[in-house]
Amino acid sequence: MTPPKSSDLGGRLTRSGFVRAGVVSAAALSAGGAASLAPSRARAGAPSKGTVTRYPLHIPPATSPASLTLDEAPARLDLGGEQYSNVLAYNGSFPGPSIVASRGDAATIKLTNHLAEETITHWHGMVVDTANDGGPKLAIPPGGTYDYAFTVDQRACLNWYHPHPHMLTGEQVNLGLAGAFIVRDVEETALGLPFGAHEVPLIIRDATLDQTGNLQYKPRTGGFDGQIPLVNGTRSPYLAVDAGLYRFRVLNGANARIFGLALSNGMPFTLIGNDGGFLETQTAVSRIDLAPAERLDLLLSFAGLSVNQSVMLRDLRSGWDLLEFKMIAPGTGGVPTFALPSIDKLANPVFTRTFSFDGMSKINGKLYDMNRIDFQVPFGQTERWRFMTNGNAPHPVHVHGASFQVQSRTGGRGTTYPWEQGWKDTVLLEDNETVDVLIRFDKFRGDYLIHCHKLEHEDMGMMANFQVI
Ligand SMILES: [Cu+2]
Repeated sequence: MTPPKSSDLGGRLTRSGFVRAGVVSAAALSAGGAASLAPSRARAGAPSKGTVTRYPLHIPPATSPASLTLDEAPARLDLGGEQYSNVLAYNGSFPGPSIVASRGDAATIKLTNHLAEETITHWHGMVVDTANDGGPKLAIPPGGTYDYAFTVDQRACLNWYHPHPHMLTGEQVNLGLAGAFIVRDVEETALGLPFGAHEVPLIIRDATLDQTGNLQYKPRTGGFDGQIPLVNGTRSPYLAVDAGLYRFRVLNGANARIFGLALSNGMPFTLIGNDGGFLETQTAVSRIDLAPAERLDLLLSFAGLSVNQSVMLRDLRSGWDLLEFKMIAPGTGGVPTFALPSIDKLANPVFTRTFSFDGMSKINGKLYDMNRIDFQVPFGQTERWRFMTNGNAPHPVHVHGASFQVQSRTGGRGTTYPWEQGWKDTVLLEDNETVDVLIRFDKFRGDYLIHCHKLEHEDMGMMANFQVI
């Protein structure tokens, strides 16, 4: 493997990066998923571009959060077809290792910064105290470390982790730093959902490669707009499937792009969960619009396809083919009905706060100031938070420290969607919309953040500190 040039990552590749690049092998990357199959050739979806060579979907390695060491460092990895790219990676993996924990587990994680700039890691969706939340105030310098110690104590769900340093989040996430954080619990176990090779994480994002094939971050004030899709860090991926039931754990890991997910044969997804875990009822939906940082828990059965028949996961917004499902072992089957757990409903808010996402960099007229607390929220109080905008949406609104329940959307699209039921931590706000949610902080007192999860807006200052008191 050719060592990367120091200029390949915007001049950021450090000496340690050269060393790490040398030890990252293609074999390490292709160890997961359907790696034993030769690349398939499949017809490209609309718009037709002839044939596309497809590569096995990479499945990141799984790890426990107990005594976990996470290194953020430059790496050189195969994105498919032995096309190597300089990326930033957690533990040399892009996406980072999937952290899998059960409710009640202790997470003890040492983060080490091998980047040439400050960083810190936030556990998106994990309800933890301020010292473990990974906000920008906790950023560590190059060579620094940060020790996290918290108890995983929330419903089964798909969360994720990514850097959160002030003004550098967009760049670091875009260059590869993100991974899944899966929480399990007894309610989930009782359902008997698909697992092992039939439970598949799908981290979907866009990317731009420079002329030498390296990830390139070109921010725009309207949000990063990549030229190709990547699923689990694989370009043009396919997944070999059989007739068994599949559970897909989907994350929109893009900086700014919204995906309009659908299947090429019109088959609906069976939606069973989102950001905060299971919904109360499973719903068949043929299209899902997923904003950055939102998650989905989907069931799919490919029974009925014959050998070598394919179904494509598509993005109806860009027209991209995201992932080909290719049948290798046909049979009969379907999607059974699961008795999903019930959800306690928040009700009777005693206070309403309004947040206007102004322009591309302000909330309620203010740019983010790391040292300013913008408001205080009484512990245990149920509140209505109203999200509005004066333009420049979409703004995917994300809150740290608690999940919320979406109540209504007026103006704009004028409705809420099945994937917005239950518990959420990120909700999409489009122009002319007002979105009301109910929220209650009843786990920890301390400092938390509300921000736009279009990472370019966040980095420009569309973020506020608040305090739970
Ligand atoms: Cu925004």
